[in-house]
Amino acid sequence: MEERDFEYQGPQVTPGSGSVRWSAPSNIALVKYWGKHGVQLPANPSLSFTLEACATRTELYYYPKKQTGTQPEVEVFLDGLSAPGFVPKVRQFLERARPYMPWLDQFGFRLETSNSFPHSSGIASSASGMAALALCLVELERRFYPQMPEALFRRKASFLARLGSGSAARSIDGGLVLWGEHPSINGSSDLYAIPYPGEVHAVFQEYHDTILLVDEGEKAVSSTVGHGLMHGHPYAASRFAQAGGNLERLQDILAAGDLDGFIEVVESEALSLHAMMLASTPSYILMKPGTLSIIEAIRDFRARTGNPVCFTLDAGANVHVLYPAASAGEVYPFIREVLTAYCKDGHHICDRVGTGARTFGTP
Ligand code: 2P0
Repeated sequence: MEERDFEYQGPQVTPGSGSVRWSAPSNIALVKYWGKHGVQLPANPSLSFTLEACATRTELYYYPKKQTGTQPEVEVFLDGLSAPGFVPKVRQFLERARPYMPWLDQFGFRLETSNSFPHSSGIASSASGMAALALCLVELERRFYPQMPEALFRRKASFLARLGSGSAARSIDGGLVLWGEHPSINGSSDLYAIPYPGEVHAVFQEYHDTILLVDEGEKAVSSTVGHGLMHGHPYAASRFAQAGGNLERLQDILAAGDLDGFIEVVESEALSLHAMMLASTPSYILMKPGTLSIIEAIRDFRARTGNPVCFTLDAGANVHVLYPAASAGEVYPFIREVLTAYCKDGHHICDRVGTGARTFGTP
């Protein structure tokens, strides 16, 4: 699909009032998105596991706009409390969505949102938050245009989510999700994410992700600054090529259920992401001593026991511990007894690969 396929195709809209609800999950990248151009067009393709427990629930109340003009009319409430700090980001998102949803100009909005994970946990809420909001908007659009094909519904939600935050494009569908064009994968696109279309061995369909909260503070590098560091970065070209190569390698690994190959690629991606920040100007060290201790302990446990457990990292100090569901009986006690000692107050979140965004009932 091309950009113009996301323009509004339905009849003229008469504004009314009501609400729509969607819950969208967080996701963890296996092949990392780090570097972009335009409005969240990725410098390389990325592949992620959709999570299940970490999610954002949003109820979007809409009403006929009270003010005139094109400025979006928005209020945001987080966990029932007014959160004016989020308004500029939501407003910018609505402005970016407007060319594809011209009816937005006729409405005012109140967003009531909550995260299943603690706000201060350092887990990115922009992916799940922007995905939930994008889904609410496409759901509202479906009320005006009920004939919208289901495939367009999901693609448009991913396309819009991307305009809010790149990684949010990957928080609509479940399982393994691919965002960004890759010559060997039909249907891949920089504009939106798709369910990974390749063969996936059963072992990767039930994977666990235990998230170790090493540092629960604000991120030291915002994603905007982080992606910006790749402009003029001495290793940018080779990093983008490496990501494409790793995605290519992962295709065979995922089909074969090759756990050793998976571990090698996933850990290399995590460390390469941090290597970019270590080697940028200015430079950033986002790992904490606890992050490195956890990485060493995971590698030591893997060597001693043969359990196929590995780590990945986001742009922060927290560690995502990945392992097949079948290994949980041995791996989780190790996490609880050894690794959580490096977490603040032992905090961790037990998550797993999930099925994607969904609507929900009474909040
Ligand atoms: C990812 N991250 O692939 C990478 C790996 C963090 C580390 O995408 O500027 O919040 O909103 O497009 O998506 C975090 O950046 O950045 C991110 P924007 P985003 O998940």
